[in-house]
Amino acid sequence: MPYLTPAIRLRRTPFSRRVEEAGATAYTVYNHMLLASFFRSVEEDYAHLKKAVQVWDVSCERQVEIIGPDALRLLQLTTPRDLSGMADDQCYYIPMVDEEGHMLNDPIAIKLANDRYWVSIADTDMLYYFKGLANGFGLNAKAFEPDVSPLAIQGPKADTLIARVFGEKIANTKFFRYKTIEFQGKKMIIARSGWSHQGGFELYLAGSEYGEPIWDMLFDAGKDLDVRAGGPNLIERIEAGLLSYGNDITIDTTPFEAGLSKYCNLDKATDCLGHSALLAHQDPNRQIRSISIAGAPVPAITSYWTLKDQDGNRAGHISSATWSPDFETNVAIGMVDRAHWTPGTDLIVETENGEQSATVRDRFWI
Ligand code: THG
Repeated sequence: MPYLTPAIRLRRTPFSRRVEEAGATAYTVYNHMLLASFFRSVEEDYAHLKKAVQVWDVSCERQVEIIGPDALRLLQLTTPRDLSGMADDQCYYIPMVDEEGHMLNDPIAIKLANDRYWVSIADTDMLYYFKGLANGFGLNAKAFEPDVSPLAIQGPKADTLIARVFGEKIANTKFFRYKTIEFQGKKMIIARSGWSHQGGFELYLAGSEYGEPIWDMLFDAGKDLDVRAGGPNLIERIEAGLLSYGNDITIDTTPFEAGLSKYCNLDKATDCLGHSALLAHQDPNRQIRSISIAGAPVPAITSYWTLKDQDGNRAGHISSATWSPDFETNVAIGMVDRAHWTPGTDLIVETENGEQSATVRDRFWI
């Protein structure tokens, strides 16, 4: 494999030195920042994630801070999810759309105060969009990128590790809620969330200088739990049906095509700029589906694989796929046309290695 050329433009994180020392093998780039994708191998990291606990440097999930009297108005312009009932300690997964009802991002919004939110973004430059909206609408709100870097603690033993380091009270945080801790006099928040289905937390590191001390504290406390460095795992996230913006969803996708209708409160007149466009998108002609692909392990996917029916008619495409050691089949995420999306439908997928049989499923694996 060729190297990834270092540069300032390709941002390092507060944990990058520790990630390197832990033996990161491969990186990807996300929000112009390094993200380690695996350490030992994707398969070995996957098996370990499902039975132990991992610490993930997900600093690349950058925060856009929105602050000011119009902060909520600014945020609500971008999403059909009704934010008015958000509790003071709550996180919301929100589809973010443009005026055409097309997906711009699928972040987590975190309410810090009535006039202060973080938007924990997927891989698109939402800061510029928020600045544009705030200025264009003359809103009394500012958007900027704070020095905040999420560190995920994921896996079945995440609760044990968090309880040891931060106490039972923090470990008892409910799903998509957060609590505040103090580390060396600095307040930080820890939410029960994370991009895996193994359970766990995300600590929003406030202040890069605290990165290595916090990392070391977690690794010291978790030795007997076999704590390891990890990262969002391709196999586990497909088994769980966690969508990846840029892969499974793009600006050509509506939230309804993405299967995110439960996060669209169209019955409520929110100020979402895409509201009326979304009303017309509610009955999509294609939608994301769980797909299994029979046969040999598929190659890495770097452009959509076409799905066809038995007569050779186009039926959609695959956007994510990999071999699952636990389910002993290829697991995949696809965008399937209405005529073919019924669970149990047998299709054909064209990979770089030739044609393989695919079947539409009614749910993801885990
Ligand atoms: N954590 C934080 N920021 C993030 C991500 C994260 N930013 C980028 C990316 N991930 C955003 N995308 C997602 C996608 C799915 C989820 C979270 C962020 C997720 N979904 C739950 C599920 O599908 O089961 C449902 C959440 C809900 O019901 O509200 O967790 O991971 N900080």
